[in-house]
Amino acid sequence: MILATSPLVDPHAARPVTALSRRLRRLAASTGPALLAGMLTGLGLVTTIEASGRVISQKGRAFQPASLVVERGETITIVNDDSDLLHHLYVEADRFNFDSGDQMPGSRTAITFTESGSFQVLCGIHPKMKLAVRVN
Ligand SMILES: [Cu+2]
Repeated sequence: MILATSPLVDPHAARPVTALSRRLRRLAASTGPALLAGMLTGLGLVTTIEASGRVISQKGRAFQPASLVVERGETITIVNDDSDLLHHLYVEADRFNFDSGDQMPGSRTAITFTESGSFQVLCGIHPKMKLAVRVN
């Protein structure tokens, strides 16, 4: 493949690049443009689906909004838009448990509340982060 000599993958490019475009360059170099285009299409699809539910921000080590009411079976999406910080969502209740594992910066985590009641979504890394969810 001729990609290795193209300016797209030149690691010594003069102008600064964002972390994302750097990642995309590496991806393009390792997977080829056709596959990359397919992956980007896939990402667009995921965004469309998530946009139909409630989206919660984690900026500044705080959930925004900090509380919400949903219907049973509803899915919310929690976005780690907190610059380069790692978060780790979990819910511990008698009838409902959830653990996201590490939430990488920029990642989106979906939680579907399958039980009614009042729950607290917490962060395993930042104990002050609390999201109160009332499920009807
Ligand atoms: Cu956190």
